[in-house]
Amino acid sequence: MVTVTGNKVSPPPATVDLAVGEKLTLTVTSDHADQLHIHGFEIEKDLVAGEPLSVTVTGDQPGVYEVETHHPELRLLKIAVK
Ligand SMILES: [Cu+2]
Repeated sequence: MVTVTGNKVSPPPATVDLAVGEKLTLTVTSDHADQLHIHGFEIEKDLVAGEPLSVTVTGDQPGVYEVETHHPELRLLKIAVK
C-alpha cells in the first residue's frame, strides 16, 4: 500500500523483490488525480483522487523496474524481478 500526498510518497521508495512467476499486488492511493506507470510491465492507469487503485503484476522478465507517477514525477518503488 503506497500513499501519495502532494509530492510525498509513503512509505519512502524501496525495492520490492519478486521471483519470476510470482505475483505482486500494489495498491496506490493519491490525494490528487495522477497516472500510475509501472515500467517494464507496460501498465499505465489513471489514479482518481482519494480512490485506492490496485494492480497485480506477475514477475516475467528479470530486471529492475520503476513504479512512478507522472503528475508530479515521483518514484513510488522499484520492483526487482529475479
Ligand atoms: Cu512513467
